[in-house]
Amino acid sequence: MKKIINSILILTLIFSQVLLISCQNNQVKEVAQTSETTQVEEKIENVNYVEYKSTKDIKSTKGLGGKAEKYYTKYIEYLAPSGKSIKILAQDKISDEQLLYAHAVMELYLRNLTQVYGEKIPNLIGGSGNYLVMPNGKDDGTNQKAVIGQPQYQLETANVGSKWYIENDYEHRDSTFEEIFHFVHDSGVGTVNNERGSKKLANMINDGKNNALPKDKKDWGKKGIWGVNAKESLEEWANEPGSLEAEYIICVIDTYYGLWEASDTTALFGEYLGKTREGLKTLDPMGLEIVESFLPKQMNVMMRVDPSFEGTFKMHLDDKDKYTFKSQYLDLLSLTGKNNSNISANDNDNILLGNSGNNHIDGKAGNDVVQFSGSSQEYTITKDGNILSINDNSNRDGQDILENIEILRFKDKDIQANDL
Ligand SMILES: [Ca+2]
Ligand SMILES: [Ca+2]
Ligand SMILES: [Ca+2]
Repeated sequence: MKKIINSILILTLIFSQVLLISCQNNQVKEVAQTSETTQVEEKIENVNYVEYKSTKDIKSTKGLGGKAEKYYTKYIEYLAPSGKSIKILAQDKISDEQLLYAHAVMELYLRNLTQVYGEKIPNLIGGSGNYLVMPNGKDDGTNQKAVIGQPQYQLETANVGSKWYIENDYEHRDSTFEEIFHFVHDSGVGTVNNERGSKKLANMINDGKNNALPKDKKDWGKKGIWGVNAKESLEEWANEPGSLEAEYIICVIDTYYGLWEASDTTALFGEYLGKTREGLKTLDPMGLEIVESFLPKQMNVMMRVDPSFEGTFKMHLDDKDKYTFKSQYLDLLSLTGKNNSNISANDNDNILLGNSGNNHIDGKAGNDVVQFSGSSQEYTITKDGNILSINDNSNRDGQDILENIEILRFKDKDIQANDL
């Protein structure tokens, strides 16, 4: 749509200019038309260029309803293939970055589930009118009024690059992957007791849960894939239909993306015995197979590094920096804010964005892209071996140094580093 609007604007410009000139001299009119037509072609946008989501103000959106307007200040939406909107509502203490992070995790689930198990899953959620809500505080009952959908609390949202993420702070254990999957599972995938978008996946998850749990109740917490801490929880979950399989699958997902590897305990504070992706192969191969049926090894959504981050953000495993147990599974990354921070990517094909500060971005092996804010002619590019210096003459992207980057992506076009 945007491209069409641009073209209309340009055509209108040509038209008014042509009109003006034609009043003066018919011959000049011909010349003006030719040169302006060339400009239209130059304005064509780069189809590979990624535009990012933004958060919206609830007050300026009509029709969200009483409680959404009463308790929440902003929201972001994921559009189901049907065109219906799946909304994430946030209270005032949720940062924009926390909200954008929740959106990225939602996108990771829904985009990949859609590819394997069909459009019915996101379409059902979009049509359900159910919200994912991000209340202030934590799950301690003090903010119960704001829980008007599946909650993902502020103090348990450790977005990428935030202090809690980098320090692996389990006081602020990141429950985003858990709660958002609960939301998707309940409203979209369905369970054996509540059929929704994919009976096949619901059954697979249920089979995985049964496989993880000893048949004899007295062995719960002693044998199988659940830890000794889990006995009480298992009994509680077993009383609520659909609950046990919901908690089971999120333990496997959390483990798969390295969320518990830096912890003193195994997953979910020792309740599930998984700790590393590698370990799942022997502990719970069935769970691993279920997760790998719809989630990619490397996250195929853009993750944003919190603007408070300083230093070099690593996307490859480094035992000295235990947050890399998680960040090694990121392939697409954007710095935000204005710190002079850096990215050390990994050997996959990465898409990377700097921020407004001066950044050193190393793509490492793989065919890597760095995307900029403007059009190619607005930058000064110099090359020294495989090091590129990119200076933004319009003061948006700063002065960045790129290493092992193969493609420079501008609004108007891609430039191959080899061609420079
Ligand atoms: Ca790479
Ligand atoms: Ca590279
Ligand atoms: Ca920059």
